[in-house]
Amino acid sequence: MRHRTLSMLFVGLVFGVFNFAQAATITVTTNADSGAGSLREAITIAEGNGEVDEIIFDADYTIALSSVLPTISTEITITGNGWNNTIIDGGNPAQGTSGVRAFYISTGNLTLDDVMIQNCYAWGGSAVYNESGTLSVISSSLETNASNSAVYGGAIYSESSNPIDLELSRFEDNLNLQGGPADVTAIGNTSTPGQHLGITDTSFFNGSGDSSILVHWKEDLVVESSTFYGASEKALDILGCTGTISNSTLSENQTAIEYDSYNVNWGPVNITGVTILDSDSYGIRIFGSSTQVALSHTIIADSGIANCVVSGGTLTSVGNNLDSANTCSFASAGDLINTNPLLGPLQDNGGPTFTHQPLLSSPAIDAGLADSGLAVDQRGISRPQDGDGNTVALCDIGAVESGTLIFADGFESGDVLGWDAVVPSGPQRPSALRPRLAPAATSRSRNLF
Ligand SMILES: [Ca+2]
Ligand SMILES: [Ca+2]
Ligand SMILES: [Ca+2]
Repeated sequence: MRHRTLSMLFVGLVFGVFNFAQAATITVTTNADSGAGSLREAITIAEGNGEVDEIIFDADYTIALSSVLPTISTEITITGNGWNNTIIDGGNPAQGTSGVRAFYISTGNLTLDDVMIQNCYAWGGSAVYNESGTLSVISSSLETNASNSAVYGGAIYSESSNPIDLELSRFEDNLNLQGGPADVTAIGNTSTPGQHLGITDTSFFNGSGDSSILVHWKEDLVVESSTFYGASEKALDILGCTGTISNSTLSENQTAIEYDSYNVNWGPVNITGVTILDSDSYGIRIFGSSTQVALSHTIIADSGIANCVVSGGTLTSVGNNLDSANTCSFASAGDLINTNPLLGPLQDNGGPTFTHQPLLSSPAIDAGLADSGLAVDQRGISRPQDGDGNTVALCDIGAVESGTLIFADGFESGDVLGWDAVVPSGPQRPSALRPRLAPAATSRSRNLF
């Protein structure tokens, strides 16, 4: 339970008996931008008390910022009351060039939990700029933020290999006015091993810019159980890193995944149990002489130009992949080519993110191995399940594992999602999908002069 009492810090200061062995809880008691009880004051107190702090809110507030909040250089968790209830607003709802950045991390560790950060503006990192600390975003939404740099964009910008973890969160309608990254830019370096960008149970909707996510010289990209929809250009733009992408859905992006190794052998980016559907241009496009991508149990279907393009490097099928055409050179055991995956629409099929559920007659059902290396699907449903009613449980290809088919005559749909007992109790779910911005209406045409 969260404590909503007077802050321990306040009591400690008044009575001079503050126990520095304990973490402090500081309560925001007003929506005012500054002054007593404000979030701004709470951060100032937290920065100066030598404690690990949690900042909480005694009620639901929308806080309109007039300037960036105090720089974070210590360890602070800001725990709101849910992204619809604790809103930090940067003052730029029209996504022009007014408004402010919300957070700047110098060397500290910031956790944002159950908050909304919206309408912020900066050249890069409009919601959060991480110079040399760590950032965790949990159960939070970053919406309608605008950045204004072709290189250092993103609602979140992190430089110098600083670790970022995004979990159970939502990025929606963020925009880069200069056509750079819209949602997250993570720039690493080769001398800081082990740092990473982790993305789990998180949704990215309608990122407008050169990419939704740009990860550049990061050693460790981990994407799992996440959904990317409606990126005006690339959903995932990977420039020189290793990584894994699993149990995730990339739907109706201009291009789903682009990877350029810059001719450096980083080892493979492993893609397992992923559904890539309806890309306007390309599903997966790779460049660079040493680029390696290894695919397993993955659907790539219905791209406007080509499902796969290899302009350098190697795209390797480990097996049990599905190509709706035949541009991915899938020829390993269990691969399906020129095969329609027969998927339902992108929607809430249980779990914290939207997915494409295979239709009853989908060839993706039970077309994988008994052990794909994934114990659950994107929603948290266990793998494998016997989806075709032949008593043999095999993994499905793609991000969703269809439920056990009990009646092979089709009386029962094979879809266990209506059974409450097997639907994970997820956090707040993404809002209904909004109409996607047409490419012509993206950042390229929205620069302000
Ligand atoms: Ca502190
Ligand atoms: Ca199955
Ligand atoms: Ca079966």
